[in-house]
This record gives sequence, C-alpha cells and structure tokens, in this order.
Amino acid sequence: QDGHELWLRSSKAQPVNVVCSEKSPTLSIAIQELKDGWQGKPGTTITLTITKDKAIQYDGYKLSENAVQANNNKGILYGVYDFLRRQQTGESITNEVNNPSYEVRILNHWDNPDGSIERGYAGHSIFWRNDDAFAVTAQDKKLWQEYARANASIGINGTVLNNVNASPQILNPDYLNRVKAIADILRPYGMKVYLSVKFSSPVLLGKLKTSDPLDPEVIGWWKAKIKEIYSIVPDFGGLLVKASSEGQPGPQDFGRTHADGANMLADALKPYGGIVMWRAFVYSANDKDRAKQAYNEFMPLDGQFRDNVIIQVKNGPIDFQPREPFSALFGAMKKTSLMPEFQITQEYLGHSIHLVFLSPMWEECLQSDTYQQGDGSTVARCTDGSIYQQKYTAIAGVANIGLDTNWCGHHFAQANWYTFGRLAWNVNLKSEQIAEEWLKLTFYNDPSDKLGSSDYNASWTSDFLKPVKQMMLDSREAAVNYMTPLGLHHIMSANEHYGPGPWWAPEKMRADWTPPYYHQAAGNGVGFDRTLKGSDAVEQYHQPLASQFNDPATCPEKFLLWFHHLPWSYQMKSGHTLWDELCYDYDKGVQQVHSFQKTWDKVQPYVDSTRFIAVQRSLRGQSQNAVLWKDACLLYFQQFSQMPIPYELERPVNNLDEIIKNDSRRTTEH
Ligand code: BDP
Repeated sequence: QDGHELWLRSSKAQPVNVVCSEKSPTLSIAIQELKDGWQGKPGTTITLTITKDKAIQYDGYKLSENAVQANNNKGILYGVYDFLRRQQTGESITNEVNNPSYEVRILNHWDNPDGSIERGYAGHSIFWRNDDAFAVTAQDKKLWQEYARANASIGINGTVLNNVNASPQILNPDYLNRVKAIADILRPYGMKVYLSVKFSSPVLLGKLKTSDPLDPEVIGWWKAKIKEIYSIVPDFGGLLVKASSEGQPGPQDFGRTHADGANMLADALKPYGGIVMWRAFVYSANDKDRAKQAYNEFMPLDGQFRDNVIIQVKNGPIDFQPREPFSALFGAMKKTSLMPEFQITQEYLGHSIHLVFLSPMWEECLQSDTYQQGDGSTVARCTDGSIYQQKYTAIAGVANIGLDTNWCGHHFAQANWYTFGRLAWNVNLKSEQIAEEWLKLTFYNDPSDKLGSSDYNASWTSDFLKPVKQMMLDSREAAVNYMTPLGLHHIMSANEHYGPGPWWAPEKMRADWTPPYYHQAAGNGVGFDRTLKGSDAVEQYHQPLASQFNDPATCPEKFLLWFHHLPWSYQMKSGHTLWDELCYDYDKGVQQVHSFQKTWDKVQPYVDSTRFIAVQRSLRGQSQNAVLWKDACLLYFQQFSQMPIPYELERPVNNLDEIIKNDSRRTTEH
C-alpha cells in the first residue's frame, strides 16, 4: 500500500447489471465504476436515470436501493460514487435528495509553470514541468485521470491549474494548449479548469503601455485573450485573481478599485458563462492593523461587483493561521457574492510532517455565527446561498497535491483533500463522520489478508478505527496548543513557516511580516489589542460579537490574545495566570503528540508496513517539532513574563539562543 489509490482502494467487485438509456463519456465512467466497485447483492440490477426533478439542484442526485436519479450526467456520476462509498463504509442508502451546498467546489493549485509549487510539500506539480514542458505523455494523462477521478468521487468540480502569484506566460498558446489537454481529461469527470492571471498581463504579454482596467485597449486585449481561451477550451470555468496584494499588480496601480478590475474581466467572461474569483487577501504595509484591511477595502465596494464576480475570502482575517476568528467580511457584504477559501496544504500547520486533520478547523469557521441576519447566520449560510441571493456559490481549497506517490506527502494529509470535497458538497457534515468515512475507505483491510475471522471487523473498529479517529479529531487542537494557543498567531519561523520564530524582526523589515507585530510581548503583557481602545477591529463584527470580543471576560479564551493585550498575571477561567495557562497549553500540545505516537504504535497490526512506518516516522518529527515550539515560545516569552514555568511541567530541553541561531541560518529574508 503506497497510498496512491487514496480513498478509492479497489476491493473485489460483485457482478451487477447497470441499465442506462442514455450515453455520454460521463455516464460510461459511472457505469464502469459500478461494475468495478459493486459490493452489494450479486446480480442486482441498478438503473441510472436522467430526470427533471425540481427537488434535485445543480449536480445533485437521488439514490434508492436500485436506482440513481439526477438532472444531468454529473449528478449520476456523483450519485454512483456516493452509492459505492456507502457500500464500503456500511452507511445505509436513504431515499433523500442529495444536493451540493456550493455550486462551484474548486481546488486552487499554487503550481508554477516551472513545476515548482508555492507552499507545496508533496513534490512537484502534476500539471507543469520544466523539461519537455509541453509534451503530453501517457503518464501525464494517466495521472490527470486518476486526479480527476479522485476529485469526482468527492464532488470537486473545478480546479485552478496555476499559482495565484501568476506568471503571465500561462496565457501563452503553448500553455493554453496544455490547459486544453488537461481539460479534455478532466471533463468527463465533471471538472472544469480555471486559470490564475496576472493583472499586468496586457503590458507583460500584450506589450501594451498600461494595464489600466478602464483603458479601451486593455479591455480589448482581455476580451481577445478570453475569446482565444474559449476557442481552445470551450467550457473553461473562469479566472482567479490576486491583485494589489503582496506586491502583485492590480487596479490600484492605476487609481482604480478592485471592482473596476474585477468587473472588466467579468464583462469579458460573461458571454461565455465564465466567472471571476477575485481575492480579498489584501493588506498594505502602513495599515495599523493588518486584520482590518480586507474589510476596510472591500466593504465600501459592496454592491458594485458584477453578478459573475465572487470575492474569495480566506477563512480568517489574516492568513491561514492554526486558529483565527472568521473573517468579518462573511455576511457583512450583503450585495456581493462571497466564497470561503481554505488552505488544504499545511503551510502553517506543519507541512507534510505534522498529522493535522483540518476538518475541525473548517467546521469551526463554517459554523461560526456572524449574526449578520440574526441568529444562525453562519459563515456557511452566508455563502451557500441560504441567506443571500447569489448568482453563483463557491468554495475554494488550496491544494496539497503533488507528484509524490501518495499525492499529499503525509498519508493523513489525504484526509484533508477528502474533507475539503466532502464539506464543499455538504457544509453541515461533522468532522467525526468525515474522519470515519475516510479511515474506513483508506485503511480498512480485507480480513482474509489478516486475522481471517469475523471478529476482525469488531476488533478493527474498537482497536483501530476508534483510537485513530480520536487522534485525527484531536490533532488540530493539539497543533494550536503547541504552536499558537489562546489566540496567538503569526509567530512562526519566517519564509518557510515551519517551526517557531516569535523573535524574528530584522531591521527595515515590514512590521506586519514580523511576529513581534502580532504577539506584542512586553513586560506589561502579551497579545494584540484589537478592542475599541486598540485597533478597533472588534467593530468589524456584528453584535453581539463586537461586544463579546471587546471584553476579555466574555471573549472566548481561544481568541483572547487575538483581541487583547493582557498582563502576564491576568486571571484565566481556570484560575491560572495567563502565563501559567500558556505554559500548560504548550505542554498539553506536546503531550497530545506523544499520545498520538502511542496510539499509532498500538495499531501496527492493522496497518500495512509501508504506511505504518511512514506515519510513525512523521509522528516522531512532529513530536520533536512540538517540543521545539513549546521550548522556543516559553523561553522567549519568559524573557518578558519573568515568571517560572510551573514546576510540575517538563522543563525545556532546548536552549533559546541555539534555537534562534539555527533558525536564523534558515531565514535571511521574508
Ligand atoms: C500566504 C503564503 C503566500 C501566498 C499568500 C496568498 O505565504 O505564499 O502567496 O498566502 O494566499 O499565506 O496569496
């Protein structure tokens, strides 16, 4: 077991008859999947029917014991995958209609044309490479097909093929032809392709004098380029744009607004049904609180965007940290379509070394109540069309996929890809269910290879499924504990964002790229004051949240140092001082990872040796890194708190000066 088959490991199929009166490449796949994967009663006849059922929306479907119904081919395919999944996991087939929460369920690949991947920890790009860059080989096609199948099996129906820090060359004909080759493989699996574009492409590629979105020549250039794209890929999905952000060009370079830029592209895409996903990840160096910036820039533009523009908003106001409150833009922009952006790749959560199941983090964001339209205005309901009229609804995940045999680096990182698809399809799924499904599909071994007795299922469930599921469910909170407890954020090592670096603040560095800007540790306490007396970021939240966050007594402790600067001796609900609480949390995180190691070692009889050893090794690395985080942060903050680490806790085993020395060897600039 090398993990390449993901959650789609084939088991021996039983014979099945499939009746389907229509024909299409997508339906052929659906039929073949049933034949290859049928685990039900041998000889069953199952009917696939395209209907016109009002209750079924988009590419939703309806299952019954021997039929799958949908309004289109894609719906049939998704229904078939659901059917097979239920057979494998033992979940019953119910007669309900199963509609997707979001219409566009899309991966964002941060893949560069040279094959490297920004924040990728699983090898090079599956789409792009340097050598023989445009040859489409049989191996490419095979991999793209496996990729498409994996995505279809969890309902993902779109993919952005290149980095948001986009190279202009992606719009050159050679690249567009490769995009076509990819699209041709993905299409029967119901996946559309999209591209990230650089806003200054008219100058860089088209040799125009400006990229001003209101300039007629610029408008003409984009129109012609988009026409060209559609002539090559007729069902092209649309564009993703990172503009006026982290040095990327954008409409603001020409005194125009984000709406001017986005609408210009939207108008050009409109005749073809394409969409613009315009990112809200903006922050300028001189703003006094980075956490406020996206809201400040986008709120005044509410209502000014075309209906085929969707503003793509990261889950939190800063940047994919282990824990952030939800971005205040959700629910607040009432006349503009918004889509959540999650990061599946673990940039700030231990790369492909740490086992961190991200489902609880995304669930926490999606189920956060914004109160924007009364109780129950969750982030999910504010973006999935339940509350606001949106022409399109969408959700994006930054992919963790590369050329590694197991696709994601860490075997458990596959669960995060799986989760993204499942939540995009059903935003109300619970992490526990997702973890259980994934474990059954990914790790269950046929008893005939193992103990060979009917007791096997029972012991697999109690001795493997239960403890490993619990490990997954605890893993995100563990990471928060050993990295950034109590609302701390952005204190990781510079550049690579792996490991601790709360001290890092080179002279002349943009302050909001340095950890001290975020933790504000000093003799008088720690934390970023975002209250009414501080940066006032709390005001961006709807009541009762604004008041709740503003008062340390009512602010959830998990966000305490996000919103408050408090003395080290501040009394926590537990009765501990703030300093002691920090120490206990860091220590708890370390203990949790140690317990994951024990859990994993104990399940060895249930896991094939390749995957067992790989995960065991990673857990050792994670344990070391968790200890490093704890030692580094406690010893660093202790310089300000001047208080002892509670005596019952393990003492640090690393020296701060050595940690800093090793870290500075790695980090020269941002
Ligand atoms: C940050 C990453 C950077 C990305 C940026 C983004 O460090 O590599 O380009 O997000 O989302 O977290 O644009």
